[in-house]
Amino acid sequence: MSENKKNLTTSWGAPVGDNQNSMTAGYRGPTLIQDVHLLEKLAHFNRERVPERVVHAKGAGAHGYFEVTNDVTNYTKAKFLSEVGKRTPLFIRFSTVAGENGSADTVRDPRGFAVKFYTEDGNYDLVGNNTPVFFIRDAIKFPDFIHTQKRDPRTHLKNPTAVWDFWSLSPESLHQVTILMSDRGIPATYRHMHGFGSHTFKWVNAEGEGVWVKYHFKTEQGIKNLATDVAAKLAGENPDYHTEELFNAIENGDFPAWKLYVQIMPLEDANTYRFDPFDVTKVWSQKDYPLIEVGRMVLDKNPENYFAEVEQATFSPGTFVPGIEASPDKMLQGRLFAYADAHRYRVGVNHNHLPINRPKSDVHNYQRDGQMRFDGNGGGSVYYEPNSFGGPAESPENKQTGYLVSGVAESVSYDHHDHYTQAGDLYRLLSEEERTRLVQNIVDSMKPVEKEEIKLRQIQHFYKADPEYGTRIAQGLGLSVSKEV
Ligand code: HDE
Repeated sequence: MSENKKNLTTSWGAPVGDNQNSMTAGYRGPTLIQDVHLLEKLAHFNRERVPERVVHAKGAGAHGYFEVTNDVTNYTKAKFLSEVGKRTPLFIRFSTVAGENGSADTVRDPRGFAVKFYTEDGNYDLVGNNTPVFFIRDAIKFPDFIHTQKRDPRTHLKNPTAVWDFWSLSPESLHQVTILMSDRGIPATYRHMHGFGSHTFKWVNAEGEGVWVKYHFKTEQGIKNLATDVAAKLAGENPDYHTEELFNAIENGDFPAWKLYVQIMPLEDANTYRFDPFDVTKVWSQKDYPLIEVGRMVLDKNPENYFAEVEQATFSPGTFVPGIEASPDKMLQGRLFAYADAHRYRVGVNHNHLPINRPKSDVHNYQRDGQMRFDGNGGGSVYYEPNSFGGPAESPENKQTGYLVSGVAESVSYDHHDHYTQAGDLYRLLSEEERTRLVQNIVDSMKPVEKEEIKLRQIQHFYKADPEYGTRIAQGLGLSVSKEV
């Protein structure tokens, strides 16, 4: 055999004699169970699919790097941000939200923008979207919200009545609904959209001083969107249009890049700011808290294997590194549980040992065993802490910092919050052409809604945001802006 001809083998490494014909008793005899190569091929094939992500199932990924371009060390001690010029490898996954793994890319939907920084202090995941806000502000409503975005349990079809019923009964969604129904609801490609951390996080510097922070990734490719009819055509002709476009751009050396900025809020401002700065349905005014440049993200390498790198990638907003911490944002707090829980279920308890998820920094802990533990499992090293055998020990200087909290432990309503100003501000920012397309997109989406009561309730919300906004939707639906619903 020539030196580079490889033997086909079974998974246990034995060379396979015949991969074309099952073993039978004679030409016409029954297949023999001793054909273990046949058995293994069929059994492994049955187990090729891992559960798809319950949201953000359809996605595309790429490798790249982050380079610091501005000194932000007076705000954070995070090592990957410690000096201008410093580069950190990263992996990003873009995605849609509601569709299944085989669904179309060019749908009207927020886009996932999940970045894994392989920093020297462990992985830091920034798991955001292409919009700065979200539909709801409390994790407890998320499963219900996603149910309305998925398929009706009886018809197995998308159900616009459920979508608008939920939104009309959850007015905090108005800001994100306006963004979703605007031109930015269908990005032209994954490269021509911004990315956001969405939540408020906390940065802490070397002196232990904290600030609240919001992240903004600004695309260097410029914002480009698809018209609704063009997107619908593409969804039919090439459901993987965004996936293919990103892959080809990187393959051809046309590396997409984003500039990362942050908004910084002094801790004490949170107590007096005109609205709850931890409410992820709202943005902070850039007049109040201007954008500060941090660095630049460049994507310059495609995955070698989609399943190994993109399907098995696991991101969590809870993978903090020293210098970056949580805020009391209720949605973020819920996500701190949900993501790692999803990964343990979908990929396995040792998902962080997979190459795509494994930190490039050392990992030393007392976690042992669990399915598919293939890294030596700590060998014969000490397997408990505290111990007298020099095992890895805690580093108090890396303890998370505290922040003052107060109040009664109970479920607190936020009905009294303002859900309209920022949606109205956004509407008034749009040009006449953009407003016309926004109104048309909403009218087309609301037309099939079964109950008029739902339409009237939702029109009221648009009207409270801006009377013209509500009136134009009502006219488009042949309804009046009813004062009472
Ligand atoms: Fe997610 N989200 N999410 N989400 N999310 C998931 O993680 C969840 C939310 C986002 O490319 C899941 O592995 C809860 C906001 C992205 O792999 C799951 C809540 C934002 C991705 C999950 C939210 C996001 C996910 C699905 C309400 C933008 C894809 C399977 C508290 C700031 C990451 C999985 C990737 C994925 C839970 C809301 C963005 C189930 C409970 C807000 C980009 O864990």
